[in-house]
Amino acid sequence: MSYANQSIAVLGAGESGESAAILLRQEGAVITVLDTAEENKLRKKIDALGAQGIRLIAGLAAEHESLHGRYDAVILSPGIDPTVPLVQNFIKRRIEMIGELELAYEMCQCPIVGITGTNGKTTTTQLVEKMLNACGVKTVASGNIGPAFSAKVKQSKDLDVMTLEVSSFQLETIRRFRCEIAVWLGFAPDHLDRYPSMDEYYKAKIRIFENQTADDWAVINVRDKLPELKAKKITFSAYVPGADFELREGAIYFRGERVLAMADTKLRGSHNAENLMATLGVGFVRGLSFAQMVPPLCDYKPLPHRCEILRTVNGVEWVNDSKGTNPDSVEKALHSETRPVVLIAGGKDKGFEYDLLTDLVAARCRSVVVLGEMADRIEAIWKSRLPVANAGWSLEKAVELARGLAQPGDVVLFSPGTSSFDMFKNYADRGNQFRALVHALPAQ
Ligand code: UMA
Repeated sequence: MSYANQSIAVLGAGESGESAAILLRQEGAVITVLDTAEENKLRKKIDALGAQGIRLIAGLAAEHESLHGRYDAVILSPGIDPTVPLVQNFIKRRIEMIGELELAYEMCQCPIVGITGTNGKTTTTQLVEKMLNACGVKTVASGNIGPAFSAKVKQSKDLDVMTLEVSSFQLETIRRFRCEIAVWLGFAPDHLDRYPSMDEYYKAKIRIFENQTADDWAVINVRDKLPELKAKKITFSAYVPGADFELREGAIYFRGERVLAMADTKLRGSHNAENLMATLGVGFVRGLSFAQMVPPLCDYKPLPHRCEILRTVNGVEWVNDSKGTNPDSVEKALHSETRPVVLIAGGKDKGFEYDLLTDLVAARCRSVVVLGEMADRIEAIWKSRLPVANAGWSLEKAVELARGLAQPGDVVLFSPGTSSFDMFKNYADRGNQFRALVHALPAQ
């Protein structure tokens, strides 16, 4: 579809919306970005986009515009829940609407490796990008990882493949979007503040396979029950035997051949073994040899906020897992630990039931410090099983309480198990503040 001289409304002025607006401006469209955040919070963006000939309407005026503005098409940011009036007003007016992922897909001139799953997406996307480039396959990472797909799609003509981190939010609005290789890392409860049920979340996520053909590949975690897929399959699991990729005595095997020892990498835990298996699966279907793939994977350094080891003080190791934004990620972080844990957990109420973690927490943790909007709820669930200290709305107090509870040889694990938006800008801001508090701890 040509967008030249079309009048397009882009909903959302975040990473996706801005990137889509700039991309469409380059295509010669007339762009209006609509964002219902208050104008004073968008002042810088209004000026920056204005300088590029892109109008940004903010606040209530944006919602009013969605009722009356005349547009040829609307582009939706994945970060906007489609049930809000800003979106529903356009749907009721039957104005053509596509998601930012679909917009970029239409312009993509190379095959796509799409990576989705409740946890591990960003790590696996980075592993795939690093490995493919080290093996001579030209690629860049984009999508949910940031930068947006729309921000990188112009480069696609010079790439062998686009390595795309894909969220369920992005998949909700696809039409023809197709991955030559689709990676399914795993599925667990999340985003229950956006989906009415796990089933709705699953239905959105499973769409990554929707437009694949028998010529395509699906690299999948065998622990999840998936429908019959059109694509050819490569399977993996660190927990159950029989998949193409298995984990045995701390090493990854492919169809019985030992290909990679976890100890040779800088990644720990079975969840990271699965991220590595998925990455090797992508390289395998691209025709790469394990001899080529293994060295760059061993060289990969874990991202901040993902079981990031910060410091050891008085024999206590402090670990920052602020990216732990759902209970499944806490479970994986606890399974990676062999030492007694003082867990710091809690944050925005995304509808999670922490009951599912109770037995594991009682088995692995000496005590828990609870924090943020869900502190009281989590305390009520766990206090009958182990000591729970309540830090309320203070991360500083949480660190102090954890320091008092931990004994030499323990790990203080900051794995909140839900999102950060009750107290922080995002998980990175939460992790950075935690890191600063830990580094400020006196040595004695
Ligand atoms: N907005 C409105 N009206 C509303 C609701 C929101 O105008 O009713 C506006 C907000 O004011 C905001 C914009 O819409 O300005 C949404 O911005 P955003 O940054 O939340 O969303 P996107 O720009 O779409 O960012 C998304 C991903 N965020 C989400 O899906 C929530 C980013 O991943 C991703 O990097 C970006 O696309 C580029 O592709 C972040 C994320 O948290 C890291 N992702 C979720 C996750 O990983 O769990 C899915």
